[in-house]
Amino acid sequence: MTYKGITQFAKASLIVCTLVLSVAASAQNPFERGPAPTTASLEASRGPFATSSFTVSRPSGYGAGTVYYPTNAGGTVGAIAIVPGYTARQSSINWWGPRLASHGFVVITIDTNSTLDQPSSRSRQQLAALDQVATLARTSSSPIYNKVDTTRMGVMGWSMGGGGSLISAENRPSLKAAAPQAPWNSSTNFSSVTVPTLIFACENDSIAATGSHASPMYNSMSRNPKQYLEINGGSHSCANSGNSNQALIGKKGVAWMKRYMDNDTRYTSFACANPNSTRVSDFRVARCS
Ligand code: 856
Repeated sequence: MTYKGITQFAKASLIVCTLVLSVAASAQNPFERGPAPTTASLEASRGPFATSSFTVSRPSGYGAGTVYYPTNAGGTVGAIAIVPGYTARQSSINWWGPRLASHGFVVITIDTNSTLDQPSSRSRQQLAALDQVATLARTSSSPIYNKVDTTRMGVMGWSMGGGGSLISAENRPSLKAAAPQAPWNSSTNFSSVTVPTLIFACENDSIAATGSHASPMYNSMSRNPKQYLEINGGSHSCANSGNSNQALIGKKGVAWMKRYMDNDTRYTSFACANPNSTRVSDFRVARCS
């Protein structure tokens, strides 16, 4: 072979190797959906996918449900059930529905049987909602027929719904991720939780004071990837619909779910890094990578 022939062969080999490696890299994660994230794409109120929603006609084991889903994500996606707090309804947490769905998740927001239900009951209703999403995903007349990977599910919730989400993570370790907001529960010991958990806390919460709820709950966990993100000056509803922190909270919540429900490492830095924002009064993280 001539010198030119050798260099051309080397170049061709390099191109083939690069192709093989990039194909191998994309085939490596079958759960990946959508383009690589940027700060702007995660802080926007919507992700890359179009969404639709429907009301669950016969809620089984909980009060009411709304399912939000991506219409053009392709294949199946993970599912997340989101529960409101004491005396509250879906309207307090439903901003997450289209937000998460537009990044490639099926989301069910629920009303509980009674608005006065306690965290343990909220947890049972949350898991019942996930089970019904799995049933709907196997029902040919459902809009989410064949759209859910029922092995990848997650939980979110506010206040007593956040406490309920931690109870769900404790009782159903097959869950892939949890993200309670301003969690409230009579026990703060969640030491058995192995599910990756992001706790959103509100600095000036007078209902679920961080010092007797979110902070000791976070500190009790020692086995899971975990994060504590406290909103500077925030009230009990600091992570709810209509507040000024949604760009930051939405970015972190979506990134946490992408990283741990989809195993999508394109989101690792967004999920794990300290946002170094004046909006954040306390940030803690462990085993996040
Ligand atoms: C909106 C949780 C003793 O506990 C309480 O007073 C209390 C009050 C409210 C909540 C909650 O879930 O707030 C969400 O009502 C605990």
